[in-house]
Amino acid sequence: MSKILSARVILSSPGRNFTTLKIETEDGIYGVGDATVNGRELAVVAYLEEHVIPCLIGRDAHQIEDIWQYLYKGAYWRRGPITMCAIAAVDMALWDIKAKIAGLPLYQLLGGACRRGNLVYAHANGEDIEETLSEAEKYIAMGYRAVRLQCGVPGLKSTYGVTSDKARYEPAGTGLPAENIWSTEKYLRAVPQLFAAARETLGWDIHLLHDTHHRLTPIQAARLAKDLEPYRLFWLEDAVPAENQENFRLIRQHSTTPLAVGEVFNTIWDCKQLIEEQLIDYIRTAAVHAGGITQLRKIANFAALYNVRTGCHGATDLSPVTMAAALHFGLSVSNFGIQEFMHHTEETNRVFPHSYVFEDGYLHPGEKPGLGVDIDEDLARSFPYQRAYLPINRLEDGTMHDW
Ligand code: GCO
Ligand code: MG
Repeated sequence: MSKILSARVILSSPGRNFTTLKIETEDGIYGVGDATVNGRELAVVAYLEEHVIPCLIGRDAHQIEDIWQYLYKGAYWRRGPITMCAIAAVDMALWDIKAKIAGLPLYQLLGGACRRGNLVYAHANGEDIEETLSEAEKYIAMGYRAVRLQCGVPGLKSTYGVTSDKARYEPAGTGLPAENIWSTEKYLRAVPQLFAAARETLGWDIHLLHDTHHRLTPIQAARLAKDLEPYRLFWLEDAVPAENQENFRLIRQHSTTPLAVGEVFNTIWDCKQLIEEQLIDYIRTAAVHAGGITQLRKIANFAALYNVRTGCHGATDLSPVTMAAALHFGLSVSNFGIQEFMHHTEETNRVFPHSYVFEDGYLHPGEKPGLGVDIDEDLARSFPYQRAYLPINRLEDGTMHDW
C-alpha cells in the first residue's frame, strides 16, 4: 500500500503551454503525468482539480488498473479528450510512482525491452521541394533513419506542417485562432511531385512519411495513396477524418500505401473497427490523449492480433512526460512500429529534465527509475500560461474545412 497524499496541477508555458499533474504518496514518492490538450488546456485543469483529485486522496497508488476503471466508469460520462486526458495524467503519474518504488525504469515493469531502442522519425518541412529536401538531408546527417516530409503548396499562402521562419513547427498561437486557406486540388497535385523528387535526391534507404492532417475525402485519399505508391512511403497519415472508421475501406481498396491514424483518438473504441478490419497499418494513439499507458497497452495488444503496429503521436504539444511514457511503452511492446519525435524547445527541456537519449536514429528511455522525467516547478512558474489556439482552415470560397 502506498497512499496518495496529495496531487496538484502545474500549468506552465516554457515555449508553449503544458498541463502537468504531480501526485505524491505518503512515503514521499511522487509521479508526473502529462495532461495537455493543445488549445483547451484549462478544461483539463478544471476537470482534474474539481473532479478527479478529490477522489484520489487516500487511494493506494499501486492500484493503477482499479483507479483507471474508477475514473472511467465512475464518471458515467465516458470518453472524450478532456476526460481521457485527465485519466491519462493520473495513469502516467501512477506508473511513474510504481516504477520508482520498484527502483526500475518503467519499461522493465511493462515486460522489459523488446529491442535496442525506438525507431523515431523527424519532421522536415520547407516552402518548396528544394528547401524541404535540404531540411531532410540535415536530419539524415544527424542520424535519423526516418523523416516526415511536409512542403508548401504552390498557390497557397500556408499549409499544415510548414513553418515560414524555419523554426520548429508550432501551430498554436496567441490571440484568436488564425485562419488558413486550403485547396485540396492544389495539394493533390503537389504531393506526388515532392515524393518523386525526394526519392531521386534522398535515395531509398531512408523511410519517408507524410501527414495529410484529415483534409481529404475517402476517394481523394485513395487517389493520393495510389499516386504515392511508387515512392514506397513508410506511411500516409490521417488521410481522412476518422470519426467514420469505414472511410478507410475505400482507401484500402485502391492502394498498398501503408496507412496511419489515431492521434486524436481517445479510447480503444475509436480504433476498434480500423484494427479489426485491418484498414490501417499503424495506430497513432498517444498516452496523453488516449487514457495513459494502461489503455495504450490494451490497444497495442489488440492491434498485434491484426498485424497493426504502433506509431505514437509525438508532436511538441505532447510534453516530455508523454514522450517518456511513449518510449517505455514502445520499448516493451512487440508490435512497436515507429515513434514521432519533434524536438522540444530549450525552455521545455529545461523545465522537464529527462533521461531519454537519441542515438543513431533511435530514442531510448534511459535507465532512471520511473518514467525518467521530472518537472522543475520553480522554473515552470517563471513561464506563465498564455491562452493559445490551433488555427482553423477554410476552403478558397470560405467554407469551413478540417484543419
Ligand atoms: C503530428 C500532428 C501534430 C498536430 C498537433 C495538434 O502528426 O504531429 O498532426 O502536428 O497538428 O499535435 O496539436
Ligand atoms: Mg499528424
